[in-house]
Amino acid sequence: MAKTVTEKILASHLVEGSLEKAAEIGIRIDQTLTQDATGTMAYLEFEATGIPRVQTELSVCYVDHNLVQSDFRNADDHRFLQSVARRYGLYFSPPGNGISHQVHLERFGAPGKTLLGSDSHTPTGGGLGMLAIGAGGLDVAMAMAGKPFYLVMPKIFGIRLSGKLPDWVSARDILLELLRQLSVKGGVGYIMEYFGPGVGELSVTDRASITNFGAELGATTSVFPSDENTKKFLASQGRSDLWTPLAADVGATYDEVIDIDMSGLEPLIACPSSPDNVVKVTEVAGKPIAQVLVGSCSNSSLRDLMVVAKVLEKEEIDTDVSFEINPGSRQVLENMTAQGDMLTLVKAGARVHQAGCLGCIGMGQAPPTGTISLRTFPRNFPGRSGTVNDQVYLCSPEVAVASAVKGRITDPRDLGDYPHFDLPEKYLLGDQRIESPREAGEVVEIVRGPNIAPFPEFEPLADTWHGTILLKVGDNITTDHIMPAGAKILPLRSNIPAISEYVFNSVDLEFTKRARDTAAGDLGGMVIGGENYGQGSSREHAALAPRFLGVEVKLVKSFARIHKANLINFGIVPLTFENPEDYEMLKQGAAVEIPDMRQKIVAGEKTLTVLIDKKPIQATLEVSNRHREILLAGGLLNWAKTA
Ligand code: MIC
Ligand code: SF4
Repeated sequence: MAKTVTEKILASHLVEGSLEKAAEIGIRIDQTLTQDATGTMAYLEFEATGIPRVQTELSVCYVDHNLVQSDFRNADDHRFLQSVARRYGLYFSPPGNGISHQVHLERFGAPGKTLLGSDSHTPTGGGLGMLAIGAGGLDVAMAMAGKPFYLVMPKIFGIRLSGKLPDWVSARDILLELLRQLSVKGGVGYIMEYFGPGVGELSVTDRASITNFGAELGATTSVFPSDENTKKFLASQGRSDLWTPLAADVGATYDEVIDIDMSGLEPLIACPSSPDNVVKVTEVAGKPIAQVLVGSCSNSSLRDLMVVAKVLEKEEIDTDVSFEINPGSRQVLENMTAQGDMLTLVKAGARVHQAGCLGCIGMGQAPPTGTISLRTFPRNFPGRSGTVNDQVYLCSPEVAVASAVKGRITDPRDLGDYPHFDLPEKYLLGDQRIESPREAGEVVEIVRGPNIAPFPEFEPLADTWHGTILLKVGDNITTDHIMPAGAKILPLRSNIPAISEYVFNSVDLEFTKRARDTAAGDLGGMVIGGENYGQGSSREHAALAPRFLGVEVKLVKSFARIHKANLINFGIVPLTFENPEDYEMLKQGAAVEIPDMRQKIVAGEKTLTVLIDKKPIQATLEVSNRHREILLAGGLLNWAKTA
């Protein structure tokens, strides 16, 4: 039977189940990546498995998020991660070396491989023709321990690309167009697979921008074929030997298909405060701006920074704009410097930072009050920038630089001729700081600072569950709402008791106290939510910290994939409304009982009766048998000890 690229990679990695829609499958993971903000917890979890060395073909430990060292905590975590990498046989990419996804694309990714990363933008690797999936830290720890990664067999969404991008329109506009059409939940349950004559018009870094930003569709991942452009990219990185061709067979079928004629696209922009709030740049042109940031794992490749530099060879930055560059990797910095483009940026007045995530996760670079900030980042969720009531717009590097020059949102086509340029045939590799895995058997002591708290223990599931509705929230709640990030909270990622103080802080400052009081009264906590609950980041802290506060059940209209998996991993029961209208009548503070919950989960029942102030409603538990066992045990680590 004719197969898609997705089906080919899944078939060659399948270790459990069969490739039938909606069935749970287990796949072999060839490579893993972690970043520091999720990695500290992932390695504590890996340690708990007792496995002496990673079992993958290749695993990389990156430090890219928590770069601001305002006290000992982030610095301690960096040292912990370096020692963990040395002890367990991983590559280590230190602070300043770049964003995990960009560095992985340049130095490690390979067509046809599977990659599991503890970050939701891991699909960046799909630009190279690999199946790259984001997951919670515990799932990545299990993959490092050599266990399969389990997922529900997704449907495949084919995106047929045709035509050629016009001048001043770039890869980001393709995904903004898809977000405009499909919304932040349009990709839930799908892998997005790109095909068609337009694919050959896109370089690997353009493709990676698309598969990266595709995380915002809620998709499991996104993937491109591996072709001559892939070969060229790998050759430019000195890694030609890893190239293999990979394409969908003639006659392969997709569950859905969308056609995008790239020739018909124009510059687009996502308005505050959701990546799918997309309009044409011309519709918001003229609004004054205070800050422009070019960077993030979406758009900080050499091409993205070069286009900015080429524009600035002839133009100056408006004096009212703070124009900042966050290079994706040391490699990008090195090549920009060698080519002389860095000089252009510096002379033009750009604030050039070290390679890393920085303002994308609120690690500095907060915009001024009441002003517009334009960013080439993937997310503009409310308050993520660090400024309350922020107005963050997401756009391409072309729109960003044109706007920085004019001091207001600007259609880059107004700048006139497009500055065409070529990418190098051979990049300077910029990987001198990446540490290779140590030999097996070498004794390495793990350096643990006082910031690293032991992993909390959780009880198995109760027979009949008694609790209270602690909070009711609406649609599209992000993990940034549940477990905020930013320079103040991120250093607590390796300390669950400390970080749990901030759960739901941006929604309700009283949440933590209410949860603690409820738990002290021997009652469990329940959270009620709308559609696409838990979209965005893969941070398992958004499950782990609420669980630490006593949240044991969530009842929502629908879940985002990674968050649902994280809830199960930490023993929180993920229920959905059988009748979504029931959502309306639920109120914070109501008493909840789920009679014989344990028994019903053991019996494999899909429908549970939930008594809200003694009134019954029906809830659905859509999970595999393996998940049921994990929930009964009180989480994956408890389960793994008994399995
Ligand atoms: C993000 O972009 O939201 C993050 C920060 O990279 C997260 C991971 C995290 O919260 O540590 C993600 O995308 O998964
Ligand atoms: Fe880092 Fe931003 Fe990418 Fe997340 S989205 S990995 S914070 S650059």
